[in-house]
Amino acid sequence: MPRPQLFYFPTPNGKKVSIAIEEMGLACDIVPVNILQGEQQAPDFLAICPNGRIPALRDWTADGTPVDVFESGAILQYLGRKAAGPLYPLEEPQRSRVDSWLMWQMAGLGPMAGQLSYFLRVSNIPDRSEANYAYPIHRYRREVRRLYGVLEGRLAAHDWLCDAYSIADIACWTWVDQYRAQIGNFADFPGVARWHAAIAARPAVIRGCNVWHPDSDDGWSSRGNAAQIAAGSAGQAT
Ligand SMILES: N[C@@H](CCC(=O)N[C@@H](CS)C(=O)NCC(=O)O)C(=O)O
Repeated sequence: MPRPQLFYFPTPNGKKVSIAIEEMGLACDIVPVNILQGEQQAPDFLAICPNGRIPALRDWTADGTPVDVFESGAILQYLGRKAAGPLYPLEEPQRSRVDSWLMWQMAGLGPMAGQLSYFLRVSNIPDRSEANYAYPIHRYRREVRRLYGVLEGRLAAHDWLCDAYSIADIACWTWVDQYRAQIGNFADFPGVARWHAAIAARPAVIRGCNVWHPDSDDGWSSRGNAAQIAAGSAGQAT
């Protein structure tokens, strides 16, 4: 049986899956999809992920039937079921607690932080006025801070979001790992700070964040993906 393939670019949504794979000890091949060069719109990739966004996973059942999964939350649940291990508990109510925090990340923290990241990058484009983006930056930063407060409400008195370290922690962590750009520092969120540091130190997390990097980031990390946004080739390239 072929090994599973992860269609990947090193963004928060991509890294949450590569981290989970490392944590679960699953064998997997990384298939780079360079979203800065439009590869997420290639027909072969769209056949697996009609939404044209990384990550996506191709796996096979025991009888060789392809299993294509897109949306990072669905991929984490699929891998969690496959590993049948502690990162995605088998029993209720533990599993539903993980699902709740995972959906909270997918519907709230990820999209809001993604929009904040987008407007921060757009405001860095040299020929555009930063003032034009003051309101969306204010709006999304305020919402992201509110969501950090929700995390803090749980993490102030608990080690993990649910009963034990889980795919929900991994999903939220890759977004919180961008806290410097989002909120500056953790001064108001000591529980989140402790949780973030504990996860950052895990060997599987370090490996998962480094499964593949593009040869050139086309200026993405050094000055924001301004050129791609200006050219209309990157939407949510957070
Ligand atoms: N809800 C989706 C979001 C996926 C997403 O937005 N991926 C971004 C990278 S983090 C992407 O592929 N962007 C390419 C583009 O905007 O064209 C998920 O969680 O998988």
